[in-house]
Formats: sequence, C-alpha cells, structure tokens
Amino acid sequence: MDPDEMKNILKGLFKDSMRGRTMYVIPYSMGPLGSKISHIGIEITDSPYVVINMRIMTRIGKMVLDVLGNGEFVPCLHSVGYPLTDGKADISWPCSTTKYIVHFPEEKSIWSYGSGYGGNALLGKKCFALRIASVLAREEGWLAEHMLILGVTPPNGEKKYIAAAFPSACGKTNLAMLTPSLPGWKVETVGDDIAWMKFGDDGRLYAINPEAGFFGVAPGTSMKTNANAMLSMTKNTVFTNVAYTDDADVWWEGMTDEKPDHLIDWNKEDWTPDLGKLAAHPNSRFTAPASQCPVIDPDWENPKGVPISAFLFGGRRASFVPLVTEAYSWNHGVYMGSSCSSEMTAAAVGKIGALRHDPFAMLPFCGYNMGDYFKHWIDIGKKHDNKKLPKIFYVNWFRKDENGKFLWPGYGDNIRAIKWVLERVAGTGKYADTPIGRLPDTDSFDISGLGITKDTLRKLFQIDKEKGLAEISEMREYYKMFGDKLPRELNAELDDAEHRFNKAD
Ligand code: TSX
Ligand code: MN
Repeated sequence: MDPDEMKNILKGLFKDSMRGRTMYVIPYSMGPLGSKISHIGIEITDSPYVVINMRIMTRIGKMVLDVLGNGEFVPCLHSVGYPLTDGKADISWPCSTTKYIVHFPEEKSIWSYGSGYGGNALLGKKCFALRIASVLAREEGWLAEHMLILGVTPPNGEKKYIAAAFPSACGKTNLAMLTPSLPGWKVETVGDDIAWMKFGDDGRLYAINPEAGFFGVAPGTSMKTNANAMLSMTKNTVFTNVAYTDDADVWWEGMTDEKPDHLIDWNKEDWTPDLGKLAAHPNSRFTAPASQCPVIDPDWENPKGVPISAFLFGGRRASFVPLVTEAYSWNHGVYMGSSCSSEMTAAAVGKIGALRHDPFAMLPFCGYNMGDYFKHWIDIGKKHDNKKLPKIFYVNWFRKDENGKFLWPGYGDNIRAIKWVLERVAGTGKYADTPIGRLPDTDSFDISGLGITKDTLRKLFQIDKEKGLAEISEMREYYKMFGDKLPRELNAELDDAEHRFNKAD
C-alpha cells in the first residue's frame, strides 16, 4: 500500500489506543552493544508482556541510549489496541480484531497495531532483525538472514562456524544446540534464529546473532530432543501459552514420555489426558536468555562476529532429496537456497505431499521483492573472493523409505553430516559428482556405531533421474512467479542440472 495512505490509517488507529495503560519506552540494541554490525531500535509499547520479553530477547536500557547518542535508530511503535477507557477491566490477552503489522522500508520504521504476540509485538526480532535489516543489508552489501549459527569443534580442535536456514518445523533450535553423538565432537551455539553477516577486512564473512535470547516453540522440546534448550530455561524464563502442573511447574506435549494426570491447560481450564485435547498451544513458547544455554559459544557476544565457513539450507522432504549435498559453486548454492521447501503434511493448505516453497526460509521475512533478494545473493558471489566465501550445502534429515519410515535417526547423529561438511570445507572429504551436486562417498561416510546398514545409507543418497527431472520442472514452474525479477543465473542453474541428468547414462 502507498506508505502515506497506510500511515493515515495507522494514525487514526493509534489515536487514544493506549488510554488507561502504561506506555513503555524500550531502547534496545540488536547485537552486542557497540559492535559495528549491531543496530539500535526504540520500541514504544503499551504491553508489559512485550517489555519483559524484549528484556530477554534484546539488550535494553540506559546503556543503549549512551551508545546511541545522536545516532540513528529504528523507531518502532506498538499498541495492543485495547484501551482501558471508562473503567473497562483488562483481560489476559488484550488485542484488537483490527490488526496491522506495518514496515516502512524507505524510512526504516515499524508500526504494529492490534496484536500482543511474538513477531507482531517483539519488534526487534522478525520486524527489525529480518524485514528492515534485509533492506539495510541489500543497500549496504551485507546479509540479514533467517539462520541459526553454530560452532563445531572436531577432535582435532579445528573449530569452524556454520550458518543454516530451514523452513519452520525442521528443528532449527535443536540443530543450533546439538549434542553430537560422535565422540570428541563439540557443538556450541551462537544463535538459533537470525544471523547478521558482514565482510571483514580479511575478505571473510563474519556473523553475529542480533538477539540475546531464544523465543522457542515449546511443544516437542524435551531432554531427549534438546537438553540444552531445556537447561537454558530453568530460570529467568517467560513461558507463553503452556500448561501448568499441579506442583507449579510447566508442561507441554512432547516434554515427557508420559502425560501428567492433571494440568491447568493454556486456556486456564482443568485438563486430564482423557479429554484428548492439547494442554499447551501448539505454538506455545519459552523466552530464555541465551547466556543461560550450557553450550553458548564463548564468542557469541564478540563484536567482530564469528567467521562463517559453510551455509546449510534444507527442508522436510520424504523422498528424492539426499541427506547432504554440496553445491558446485556459489550460484549453485544460491539455487539451493532458493529451492528450500517442505512437503505438506497437513491437508490444511493444498494437497498432502505437494511442496511448500520457502526460499532461504525468508518468504515471510524478506523486506523487498524476492527476485531482487536472489539477485543480492548472486551479486555477493560476484563481488567477493569465492575462495573465501562459505561453501554451500543442502541437507534433509527427513527422508523416508518405501514404508514411510525415517531413514536417518537425525538429532545428535546429524553431526555425521556436519563432519562431512567440515571435511569438504577442509578439502579432504571424499565425494562423488552427481547431477544435483556433490554427494558424500558412501564408503567413507561416518556411520560408526550407528547401527544403520550400508543399504540404508545408499537409500539416503540415492538420486532418481525421473524424480530429478520432475523436480527441475517443478522449480521452473515455481520460478515463473518472479517474472523478470528472477536472476538469469538461477535459470542457468536449472539448465545445467537438466544437462547433467540427461548426459548421465
Ligand atoms: O529437530 C529435529 N532434527 C534436527 C535435530 C538436530 N527433528 C524434529 C523436527 C520437528 C521440530 C527431527 N525429526 C529430526 C532432526 O534431525 N529428525 C526427525 C525425524 C525422526 C524422528 C524420530 C526418529 C528418527 C527421525 N526416531 C525415533 O523416534 C526413535
Ligand atoms: Mn524463525
């Protein structure tokens, strides 16, 4: 919408919208205070829920104003849109039926009206650190991405950092805090959601986590799936829409093997297992300080950032897509990022099994045209020394066999795929060239102590020509929506892959 028209609508809505409430002013820094990669925002809000969450997710307070001085900041205005006029009593989730979450990329400001929850209200996160920052990044030649950042130390001590982007429900937070199953390997967390990356004087790409906490999905998080997340939230944590236990603790689906006998559910109603309904909202959250993560990286607040050696892209794919694939080139890697997609498991939107595309996991968060976004990534490869750029990989933990059983154990065993990634970064990892990219040599891929057969391993890396060509057609169709904004380099990648398939056998 025309920005002036939009602002007129918002000015009308914001008038008197905070009546009867307390207005808070939150100066906050995204990124370590004073880092050259960091940026400052100021959020005005009428929600104390926003204040306590921003207190965990960002660095807030007077020291931010001291660093800001007369410098630039992103103005962020937020109201739940539920004024307490004429003695009206408050309710537990005040909000308005009218909702607008608005970004002004030209003037770099954010106006959010009518919603009190998550990305609509904690404006430093999705609104600033992804949508506004992606605009700043393109203008200034850096990257603001929907990526986790982790440090991996192999037994030889040569630590490397990896950044990874996945669509929702792929276990980003679990990967960021991985407990490796291979002896002598260590994973440390820099961030679980957003990476801001700039080029250093040495020509390498350095990343910071602009956030200071984790705003994680609670259901499915347990000591088995993510012990480090569980241990991060033992104190100073906000829980949203989870269930209460009778001994004043919290609970959600997937936290324990057995369900408790009695709970107060997320709607504050009595709950017993026989009711057959969820006790915690499926999108319920924990807000925990990153500093409390047992494996937080020693350099997670280093103002210089950490040097990135590899990018991983991925998705949830039951067939065709191998466990891990290396891109042939930067542009091939950009193609991989653009191809991020998951198979639909619920019939809610579209048909089961059809692909839901989420290029670079940025579809809901890119602050400008997605075709121009692809171009920005292509341009980075043109402007910088490709030998110093991160190598790019595509991973899929979710491939299934013909009976619908997961072929790969996932979780801590994903370190085995990461091990090969680091070997490729070092130039030692054995591989085979295939039409879709470089695949690990199955004879040397580390499945020691894993208890999966060579046959299963072959199935994890098998590529079918018919399915491959169908995949290329599907991507060609998908690319059409970007019209002439699609960089020709990406169509060229599809042509090259098609040629590789047709000349194989
Ligand atoms: O997070 C996941 N990861 C990444 C971990 C670092 N999940 C959970 C996804 C929903 C958020 C996974 N689920 C992963 C995975 O690697 N893999 C799977 C699929 C899977 C689930 C269960 C088993 C094996 C694979 N096995 C048993 O339950 C015994
Ligand atoms: Mn996210």
